Amino acid sequence: MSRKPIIAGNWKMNKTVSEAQAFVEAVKNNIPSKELVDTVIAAPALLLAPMNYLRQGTDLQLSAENAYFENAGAFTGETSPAAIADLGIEYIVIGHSERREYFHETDEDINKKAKAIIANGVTPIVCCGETLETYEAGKTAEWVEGQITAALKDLTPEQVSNLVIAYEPIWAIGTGKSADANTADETCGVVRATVEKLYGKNVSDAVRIQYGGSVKPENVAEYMSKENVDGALVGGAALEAESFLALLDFVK
Ligand code: G2H
Repeated sequence: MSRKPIIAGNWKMNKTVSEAQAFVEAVKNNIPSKELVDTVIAAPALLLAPMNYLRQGTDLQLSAENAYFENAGAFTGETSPAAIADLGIEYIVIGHSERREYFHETDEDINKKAKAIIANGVTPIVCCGETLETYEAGKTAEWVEGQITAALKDLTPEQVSNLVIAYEPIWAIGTGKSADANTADETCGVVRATVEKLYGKNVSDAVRIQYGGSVKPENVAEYMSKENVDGALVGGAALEAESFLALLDFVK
């Protein structure tokens, strides 16, 4: 089964509005066609509206980095998935390890967010990944299986088919220490096998799985050559336009 690649930059809490606008201007007409690859920037919520305005009519897609699981109400400081959807933003990243660690997000929160995002017609990019301690204890597979099972609870097969899942070993995030391509493929394979166990082969063949953790222009092609890796979620190397565009060279 051939799945369309998806390369997503994750800016984290970086860039001002004017820096984001300059970035969009620099890349928007230089990315490959979305028939070949989904090219996405996940940006802080405040930057999305001006970026969205500038990217109209191009193949650049956008993602929020988080959203709340309610559409409206007394939740000071949160971002509504309905507001993100209304803007026309295509994706929302949920469950990034930094959200889990610094903002105490649980598997249950992530499941609620997945449901709210899907209900608004937006695609969640659901993150999972293990700590160095879990990796060294040889417990990666069971950890990742547990996170995915909890995140997808009560979703329908059709909803899961359209999801993006990002496997990001925490020990490889921003450390320059990437999991090698075979290790990434193996654990992305665990994610796919978990989806197959829960939803069957048609769904696991359709779901797209990204690897994330110190991906850069020099190593992206090797990850993308692996059977279970359908894309990359890229932090540091997606911050500069030139480096972001170089991440897409494997498509040519
Ligand atoms: C992992 C990744 C982006 P980096 O968090 O999601 O960041 O590529 O800087 O390791």
